[in-house]
Amino acid sequence: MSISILEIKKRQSGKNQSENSMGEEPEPQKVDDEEEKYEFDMVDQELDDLDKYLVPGTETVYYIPNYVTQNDHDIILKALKEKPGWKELPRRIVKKFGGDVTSEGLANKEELPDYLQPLAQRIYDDFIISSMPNHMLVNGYSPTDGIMPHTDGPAYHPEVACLNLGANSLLSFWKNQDDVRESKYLARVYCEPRSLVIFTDKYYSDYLHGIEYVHSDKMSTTPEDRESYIDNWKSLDTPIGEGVIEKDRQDVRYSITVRHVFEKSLE
Ligand SMILES: O=C(O)CCC(=O)C(=O)O
Repeated sequence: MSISILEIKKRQSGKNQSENSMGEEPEPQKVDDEEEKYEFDMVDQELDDLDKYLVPGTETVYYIPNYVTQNDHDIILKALKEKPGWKELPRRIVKKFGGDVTSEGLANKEELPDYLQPLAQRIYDDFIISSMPNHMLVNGYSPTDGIMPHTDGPAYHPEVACLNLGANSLLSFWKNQDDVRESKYLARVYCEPRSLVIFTDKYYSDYLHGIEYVHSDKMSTTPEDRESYIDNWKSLDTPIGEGVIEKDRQDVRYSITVRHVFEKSLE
């Protein structure tokens, strides 16, 4: 059974009122006719046990295949592609929702759009991010695009979830910049469309993550092939073949980085 955005907002607004510990007035929920057009499946799904999805060899990286249904994936991807607001960076395109992330916290706060709210709600209901997600950064990568190794900084709640859409991609983790130079990976997580990657603790605050600027990704299921080993290979829908294979990136891959940004100064 699918559920309309109107129903989600009614539930959400009830929840926000009871959970507001700061004594602030909840923001009025804007409802109009156009909101009813997104018929999501995701409210009916439930995550059983996050530990089941731990990427082997890591302490706090999780890979959940097929986190959203094909219907929900397609609704979100279509809306992202069709609506304006994309900004071109040298090696990717980006779009942000929720406001501006500053060193003081979230500024120019905005509501998430109707086609992203159910995702925020579900991630919160599944206890993946312990404060209601209020910010999303969408990246679009053409096959040779990427994002340099980085950490996400202190303005966010120290948990991040990335939904993968459109095409496959490889997210890598390194301990530090020396290891980046030497291609010494802590983990290489292959991300199929509809999957969710979550990382917290040291993988969030200390270690670097990024997507390399290459047109194909090396893949292997043998741990001794450390430079090509895929740590989550057992969870993939499409099995990896024998030996070291090289897989071309086929299409634009989109990711939605879902976070809770602190709304007050950190000082
Ligand atoms: O696209 C991804 O999977 C990673 C995005 C990312 O690192 C970020 O938004 O900070």
